[in-house]
Amino acid sequence: MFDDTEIDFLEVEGDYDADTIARFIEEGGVDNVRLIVLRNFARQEDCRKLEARFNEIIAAFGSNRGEDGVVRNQQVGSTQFQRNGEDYVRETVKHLDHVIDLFSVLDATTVGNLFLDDDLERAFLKRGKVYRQARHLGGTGNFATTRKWLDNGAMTLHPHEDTAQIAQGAEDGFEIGGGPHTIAANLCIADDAEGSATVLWNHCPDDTVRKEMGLEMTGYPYPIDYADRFQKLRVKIRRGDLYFMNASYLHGVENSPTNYRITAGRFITPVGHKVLTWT
Ligand SMILES: O=C(O)CCC(=O)C(=O)O
Repeated sequence: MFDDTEIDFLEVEGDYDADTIARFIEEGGVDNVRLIVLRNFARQEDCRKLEARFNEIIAAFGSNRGEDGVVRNQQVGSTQFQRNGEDYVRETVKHLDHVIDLFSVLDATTVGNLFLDDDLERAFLKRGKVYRQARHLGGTGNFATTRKWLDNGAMTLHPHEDTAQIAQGAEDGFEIGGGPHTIAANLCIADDAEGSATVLWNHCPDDTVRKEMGLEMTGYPYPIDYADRFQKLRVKIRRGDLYFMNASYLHGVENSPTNYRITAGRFITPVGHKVLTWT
């Protein structure tokens, strides 16, 4: 579908076009752009409020993701990684109080467009599609999961793709199953003084590659040496940035001096007439 001789990213300051973002989500890219960064999208004061509440929740309750032997982080909210649909919606309910607690530091209107939800609902409506949280057995996908990636060795988050994990979700008919690609939408609410870089490689592994690597169900981690055989974009992410990335491509987060970057994020995939979000 794409001529991937070279991929690129787009930085937007100020006014953004929700229709372009909707197209990016639907098609997995616009021209050769695989990452769109809306710089300074969220107000600094709102990010600081979220950062403070995030740290309070972690101090009081610990991480919602315990030591799983895969990635060390501090987390508020659920993730579908290594879960089928039922386990994921149950996990979502389990941590929902903390998620609501976190976002309650902002007013409802601000939260309603923190990830462009209002704008994207309208943009997808025009395209004849419904944009909403994914549902399963009467439960729903989480609104957003907020994380501080800790030191995980050579990178704070190793090269990975977020399409492989859908196979596990699809096992019990979770509706994200038919999605052709995964878009990650992340809002940076805190960073290191120097900022830290998101890395996106020009490689979108298929099932054959995943099998060779033994990563059919997880997509994490691909060896850095392997990823580095492909073109690589490094983009510094700062507090307030909202970024949409084709997360079916290998991507990761570099270490920074203190690994203090905190991002709130979710995944999005188009399935037929639906555009679904989960975490
Ligand atoms: O925190 C980030 O910027 C990256 C998160 C990530 O890898 C993802 O959303 O898949």
